[in-house]
Amino acid sequence: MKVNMITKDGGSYWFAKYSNFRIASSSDNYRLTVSGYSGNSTGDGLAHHNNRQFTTKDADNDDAPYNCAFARDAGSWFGSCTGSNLNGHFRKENIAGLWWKGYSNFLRYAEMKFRRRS
Ligand SMILES: [Ca+2]
Repeated sequence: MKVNMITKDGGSYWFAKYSNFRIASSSDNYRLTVSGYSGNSTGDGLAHHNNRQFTTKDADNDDAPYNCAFARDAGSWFGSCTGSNLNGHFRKENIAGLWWKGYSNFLRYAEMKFRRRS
């Protein structure tokens, strides 16, 4: 799995590649397994999300005492909310913004690409 990102000022094109990526079935609330980071970004932005179930506004599966999907206005494998917010809002420069862990600003663009391991 590869995440491609462009920083807010457009000056940096980052990638984060993961050699191991798996999403469990609905019975396990689409739990994420992710490891094997390499790339040129500010670090392993998905480490916090490893082994977390997916949370949406109508399905709170995170560890926070509230629903992280409302705080971040997005769905994700939140855990305790901290970590990256790749489903965050473009142009929202607050907790609901498009953000990658370790970066002190916001992203202009992010995409996640998947390829079956051969
Ligand atoms: Ca919660």
